Amino acid sequence: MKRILYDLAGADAKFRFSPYCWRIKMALAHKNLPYETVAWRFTDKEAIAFSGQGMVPVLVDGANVVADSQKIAEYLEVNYPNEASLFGDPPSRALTQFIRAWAEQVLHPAIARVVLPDIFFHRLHENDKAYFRDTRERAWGMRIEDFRAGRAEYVAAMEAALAPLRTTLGLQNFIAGSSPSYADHIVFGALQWARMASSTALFKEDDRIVDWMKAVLSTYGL
Ligand SMILES: N[C@@H](CCC(=O)N[C@@H](CS)C(=O)NCC(=O)O)C(=O)O
Repeated sequence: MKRILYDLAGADAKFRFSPYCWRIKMALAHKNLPYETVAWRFTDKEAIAFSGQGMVPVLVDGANVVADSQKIAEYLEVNYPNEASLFGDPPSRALTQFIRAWAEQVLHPAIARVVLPDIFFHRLHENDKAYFRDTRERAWGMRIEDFRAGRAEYVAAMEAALAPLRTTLGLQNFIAGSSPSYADHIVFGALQWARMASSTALFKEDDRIVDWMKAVLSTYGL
């Protein structure tokens, strides 16, 4: 049975930078499920029209098509019950919703302010540039160029947003405790996006956050 993940790519098809796709790549690794990826770009709407919507990640798991990272995570949990749980027990599953809300409402916007110009000027495929500029400038009410001027301030704000993660990783190995779960995958996805897309190093190699990211990857032999 073929398992295929549509995964956001830049001009370089190997540059895979979507935080939501990274969550699912970690979730698939956690469940020990092999898969292939298809490089997808923002304007390739036709290529995923079969999923009934226009965003990635999209997972094609044999005959099943699932879009939206949360739906995919829940699908994997239900359909692969014999593999390690993504969420843990019911209270942990409920707490993961808070991590998700924090990641999407606080961390993602803080990272986006730093990396939007890097993505636009250095990473995107030419075909995606007009669409990306139009959608992002409308969403933010700001020109992409204007994010550059505020970079130092945005990096500082991103670092401030990361304080709760630093506190947590000072107390324990992973967000979920002694081993990673989907809560870790969510935050890992955000920081993988940040590190890959940024034109400057956002963290030193010996940073606790980088250590944790390496530990998440090495848990899955990655
Ligand atoms: N709620 C969705 C969000 C996914 C999402 O925002 N994906 C972005 C890539 S990171 C996308 O495909 N954007 C397409 C677009 O902006 O047209 C999920 O959790 O999967």
